[in-house]
Amino acid sequence: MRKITVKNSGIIKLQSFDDFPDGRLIVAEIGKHIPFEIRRIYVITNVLEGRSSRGKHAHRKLEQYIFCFNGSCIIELDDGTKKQKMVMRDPRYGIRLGPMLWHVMRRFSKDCVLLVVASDYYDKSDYIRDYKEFLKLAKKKI
Ligand code: T46
Repeated sequence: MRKITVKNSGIIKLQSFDDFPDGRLIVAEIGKHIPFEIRRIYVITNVLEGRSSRGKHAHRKLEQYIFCFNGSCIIELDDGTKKQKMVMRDPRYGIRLGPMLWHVMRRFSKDCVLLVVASDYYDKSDYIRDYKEFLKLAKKKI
């Protein structure tokens, strides 16, 4: 996976054990791979192939890591100044979705399964869903 250069993001690589022909085991440990206590886990699946997009928001405070455990998709990251597009298809790599990072997932394969670990419970008020508002707030934080 390429290096991430937008702010409030980054990549972690999980530990994997490949035992041919018995498959692969991937492990994430809190404190070692995931740098926060996980309060919530959710999965995104069954996205209509190629056409749908998800995300289209930033979070005010939430920390998350997103993994693609099956299939593939594109994730677009935008810190308000810089934008970067990444292909997600390797389950060993997690992308940090830190605060104030606009993110959009597109071009899902039919079999795409995303798993997200989050630092806090679901809170509607933590979302910034208006791109203009996001840009205004992101500029203030520079
Ligand atoms: C994110 C990206 C990567 C809940 O009730 N609880 C939850 O924990 C979540 C995540 C969602 N919901 C409800 C809220 C909506 O009615 O599920 C519905 C779909 O959520 P949303 O449109 O926000 O889904 P995405 O895929 O656009 O965004 C999700 C996360 O919400 C978001 O935090 O960073 O995945």
